[in-house]
Amino acid sequence: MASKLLRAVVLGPPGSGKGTVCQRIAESFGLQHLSSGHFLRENIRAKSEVGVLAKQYLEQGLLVPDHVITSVMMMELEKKQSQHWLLDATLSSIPTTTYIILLWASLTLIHLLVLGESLPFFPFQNDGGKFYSIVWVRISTAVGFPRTLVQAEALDRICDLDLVINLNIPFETLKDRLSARWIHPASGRVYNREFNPPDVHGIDDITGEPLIQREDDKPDAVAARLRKYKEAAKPVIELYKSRGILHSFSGTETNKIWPYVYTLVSNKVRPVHSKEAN
Ligand code: G5P
Ligand code: MG
Repeated sequence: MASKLLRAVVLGPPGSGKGTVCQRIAESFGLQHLSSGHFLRENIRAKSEVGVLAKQYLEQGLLVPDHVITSVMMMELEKKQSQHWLLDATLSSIPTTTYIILLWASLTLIHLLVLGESLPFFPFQNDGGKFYSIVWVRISTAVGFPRTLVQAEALDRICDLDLVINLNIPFETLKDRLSARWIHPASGRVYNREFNPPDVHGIDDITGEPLIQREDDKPDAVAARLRKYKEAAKPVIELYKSRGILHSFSGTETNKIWPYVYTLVSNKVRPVHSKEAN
């Protein structure tokens, strides 16, 4: 059986479109994404211990200390381990085994009808050049994590990354985008006055609840966030570049970058929706 664990990370400065691109990847490839910033904001809203600690850093546009964000992300990644299997097949449970036997029987029948020969082996084997692979794919797309070398090392301890998508967007573009951003705090849905406005100004399309502007989207906090990001991310980007898994995309429009990201991810995972759906 071919077994493939795909782990992807999206890096980029504040406002570069990590959330937007990840939302599209999630929709196109049928998975959810994990955003470090979103987890922190959830903790702040819940006034958890981590949230109280993180609040002061976020408001000033500073990075949250490595040990705090690392423990939050490790906890979240652990929780999602059982949920984010994108399963074509697995041998792990009785119902799934039944499913595989049925699949094998169907393949045998098709093979018999089309090629006039039966499948001598279980379908996961290489049958004289005809390869029936049941690919076991698992995807975690982490957004905004790792952001420092210490975080990258922590992530290394729990998984091997296959793909790092790095968004490279000019500073002026980032400033403009962030000042026009509105979010739905409960879901993390992101809107933009010009790029993707809600149907009704200030109201979330799905729930009808009010949208808010993030505290750290205020101009002073944005400048600090961009500065801090640059310093901290450089060694992380160098690390992934040296491993040959870094894919950088430059530009000022997400819609122009998106087709390249889509093609890159499609080379690893089968889409559930075409990119035109976005
Ligand atoms: P976050 O939440 O991870 P940032 O600062 O990294 O925050 P942010 O601001 O969420 O990133 P983004 O996700 O990269 O930006 O961008 P986005 O929301 O998709 O797009 C920005 C806006 O532009 C949106 O309104 C979108 O609709 C619009 N847009 C997208 N594409 C286009 C386009 O082509 N054209 C136009 N006109 N608009 C477009 O983290 C928050 C804080 O948490 C802490 C830090 O303090 C951080 O600042 N934190 C961490 N601290 C330490 N370590 C970590 N790993 C941390 N992770 C988070
Ligand atoms: Mg974001």
